Amino acid sequence: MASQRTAILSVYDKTGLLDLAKGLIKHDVRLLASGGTAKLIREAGFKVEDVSAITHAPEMLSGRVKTLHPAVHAGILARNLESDEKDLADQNINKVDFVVCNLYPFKDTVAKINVTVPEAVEEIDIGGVTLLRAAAKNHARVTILSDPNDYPTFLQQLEKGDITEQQRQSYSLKAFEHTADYDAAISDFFRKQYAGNGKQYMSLRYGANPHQKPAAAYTKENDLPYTVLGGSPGYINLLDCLNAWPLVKELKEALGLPAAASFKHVSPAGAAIAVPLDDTERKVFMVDDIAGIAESPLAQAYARARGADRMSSFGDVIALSDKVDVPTAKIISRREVSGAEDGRRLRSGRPGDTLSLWRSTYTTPERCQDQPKETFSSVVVPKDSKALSADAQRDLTVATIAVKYTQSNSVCYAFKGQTIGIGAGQQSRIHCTRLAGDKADNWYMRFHPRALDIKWKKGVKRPEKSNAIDMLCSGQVPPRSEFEKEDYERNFDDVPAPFTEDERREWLSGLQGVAVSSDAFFPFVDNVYRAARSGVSYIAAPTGSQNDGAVFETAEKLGITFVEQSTRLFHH
Ligand code: 93A
Repeated sequence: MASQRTAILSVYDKTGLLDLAKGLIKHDVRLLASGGTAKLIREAGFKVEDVSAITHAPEMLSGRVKTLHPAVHAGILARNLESDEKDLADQNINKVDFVVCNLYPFKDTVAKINVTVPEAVEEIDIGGVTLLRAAAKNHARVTILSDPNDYPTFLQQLEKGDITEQQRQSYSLKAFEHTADYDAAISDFFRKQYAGNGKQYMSLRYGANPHQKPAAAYTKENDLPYTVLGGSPGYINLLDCLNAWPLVKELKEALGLPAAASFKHVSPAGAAIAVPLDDTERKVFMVDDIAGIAESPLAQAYARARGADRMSSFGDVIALSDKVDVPTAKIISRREVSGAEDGRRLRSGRPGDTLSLWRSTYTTPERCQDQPKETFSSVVVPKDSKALSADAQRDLTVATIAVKYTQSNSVCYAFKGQTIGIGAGQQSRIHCTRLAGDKADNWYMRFHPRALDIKWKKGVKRPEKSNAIDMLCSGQVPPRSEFEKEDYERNFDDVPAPFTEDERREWLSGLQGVAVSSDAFFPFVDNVYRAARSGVSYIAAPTGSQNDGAVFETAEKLGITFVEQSTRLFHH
């Protein structure tokens, strides 16, 4: 009898059970099974004993205790050790060699509409999880089958001889994953019941898209690192906030000035610190009608962040490092949203969209908290370089912190304490450099007198103006089709002449002293050439490319200071 192998079977999902029982019996395995499992096997005419044959205890508490017993678990957990053998012999317990178990359908139950806590509680499997864990733990000796799909291969192997060590290992991994998944479903259910919406758990409006429901955010420790003061964010809003807030926090910490960011699709459309605005900038950023900006550093930062790329900022998430004052609130409020405060963020959308206001205490994980300013380890070229000017350091810092929170690959051009062109999420670096450079050029074209002196038709709204300016400045006019032309021209009393190539080139030659940061090294010199075309005088980037030498040489030839930024900043 001692040499006969034993299997314990306790399965909710009885698929394939009879074939398995038949196969085990064929190999002279003793079958012990819990109530329902034993019944099915027995009724099919196969020999099976109830677990109570070894526990000498009946199933109790309406099935809450079926297999929980030392006779079962010592039999499973015993190793081939003398001391374990002795313990078993003292208690007259036999070793168990195979465990077949799958769990109560907790997930299916809680997926039902209006499921109650008592209903869910009854589906929490205790004995089955213990069987799975015990057998998986002792996989050096015991085989644990938790998936009916594995029965045929298991039987084939049994036919050949014994179950291999490798098979026992892979079955144990599956069992551990089964219990982990099961526990995750249980904690997910109770989190929704008991964590308190908005504290440790927060249901989201939807996932990445409106059809992706339900969606939620939660933390396993303490409370969520933010409070939603109003509105109902979706998943992407949440991601935007979790990037926008650390960005402004870090900018302020690095440069000691209020900071603002405008986010779309988890990349900044603009980010800036407080640098006073001249009259032209106020006009270009469309804040010339707002009083008090000269006295409000936060409003300056926000006007710059929002003015960096007005087209991209439409319907954005914004983050502000400081308590909102009246001028800042005024700029915000005409975007159909109202004020924001220290560490809070706003989501603005189309008119009528509800305002969503947040306060955040979120900080980025330890591993990405390096201060870029500190990582500008050395000026590579020019060799005889003196220390970087304060403005150059400031703009390199702004650009570098911005790329740190931009979807990779990313390249950012910065000037006067703000981003002026961000190339995000491109698969090739040169495409980032071009995209960001083109945006920087368009930004600068907006300062051209012809763009500033546009004679608008009465009633043209701000977003329409931004669009028309963008078309003019990015060289999209004259529009190709008659309809498009009509649409475009209806904005103006006096249609501005498109810029000729020469006019663009001449105007853009006025853009000088721009800083560029790249989240990883420049693999080819083409990036340096492209940057130089948009007035770049400073580059910060990681090194390590095979082409480093050529990249540095090209920068030096073009009069660009190249600073090594020692940390690669990929971000997703
Ligand atoms: O309520 S339990 O947690 N108590 C137990 O002791 C126990 N042992 C096995 N549920 C228990 N099981 C589970 O019963 C198994 O995980 C399996 O899903 C189910 C099989 O029950 P039956 O054999 O009666 O159909």
